[in-house]
Amino acid sequence: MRYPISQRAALIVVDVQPDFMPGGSLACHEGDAIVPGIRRLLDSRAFRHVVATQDWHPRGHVSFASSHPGRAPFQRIPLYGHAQTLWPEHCVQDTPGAALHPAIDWARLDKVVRKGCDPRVDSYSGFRENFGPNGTRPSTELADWLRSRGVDEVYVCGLARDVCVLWTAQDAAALGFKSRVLWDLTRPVTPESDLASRTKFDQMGVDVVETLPIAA
Ligand code: VGL
Ligand code: ZN
Repeated sequence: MRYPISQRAALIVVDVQPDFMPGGSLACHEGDAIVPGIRRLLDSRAFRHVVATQDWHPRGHVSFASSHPGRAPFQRIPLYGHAQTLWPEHCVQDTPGAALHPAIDWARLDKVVRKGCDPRVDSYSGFRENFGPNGTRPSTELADWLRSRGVDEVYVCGLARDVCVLWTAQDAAALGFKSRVLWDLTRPVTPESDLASRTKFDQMGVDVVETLPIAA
């Protein structure tokens, strides 16, 4: 990454929420390590456009293992013709674990995209829902919002590197944005599959880059 960042670039901060921090109900490995760097990046105003996604599930959400009797977290089940990983209950609407992380000054945001709000459908990407009863429904809201501001490049950071960051960066690339992931400002929920996600970023045309320290 290089400064100054293009005015046509947006930073997308994915799911930096207490439930994904160590001690949270769906903790990412070293999830808290990215918080100071993201805070500095926002405070520096290096990006003209900043968007956050917020995982925001109703109670009893279909992605929770507890919604499927006899199932345990991290098992996979077929759902609407695709594999769905079952998760511990996390980011339940209006609970503290679902808030945007309190250590970051979110007043710097231009937009928050809440996702996973439909009780029947999961949503990993900030651009669309996962597969539901009617297939995948590209909610074009975020892409349109970005394009209407002249944005054609995105930098994605946040959690989890192997799930929501991956899907968001891949969709950005598929939708025609120049897509980059700020590797050092992401952490995985399942470190064992993390090497595979590196390959997936490459295959989907997502550049993997490191954040540069911000000049004082
Ligand atoms: C996420 C699993 C379930 C994420 C969200 O933010 O990566 N992972 N819900
Ligand atoms: Zn979720």
